[in-house]
Amino acid sequence: CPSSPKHPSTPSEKCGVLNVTKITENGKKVRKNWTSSWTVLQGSSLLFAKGQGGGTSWFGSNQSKPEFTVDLRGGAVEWASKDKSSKKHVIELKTRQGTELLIQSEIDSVINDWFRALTETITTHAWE
Ligand code: I3S
Repeated sequence: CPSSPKHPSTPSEKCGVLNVTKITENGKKVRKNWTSSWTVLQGSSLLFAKGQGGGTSWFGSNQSKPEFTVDLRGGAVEWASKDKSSKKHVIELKTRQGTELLIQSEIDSVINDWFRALTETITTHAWE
């Protein structure tokens, strides 16, 4: 993964393209809007950018800022139940701030790696 301009010496732990939608924002249900997002895990933050991104520079060529960021501290991840989505390989991410996201990839190994990474991050930062 590329380093962010803010922390050039800190490479991000993980990045890639995932399908993402919010389902709840600040505790309120919102309409699903699946988008393909360049996703970066860095420290206890998960950052999303719209579009596929480039992969060579931070959030692609002309995006310097992520579309949105979630704080994983105090959050929870689990495999989404069938009633949350008809898609395969869906992770449900709940933040302490009351935002719920669904994260999906068609590729088994990809989503399994993200599940592991997110779980690890939440565990690592559990006492912050
Ligand atoms: O949970 P839902 O309402 O069945 O989610 C589907 C809808 O959001 C649908 O869009 P509309 O807003 O036009 O109904 C999406 O196209 C679907 O992808 C959503 O379901 P899945 O099962 O793909 O998460």
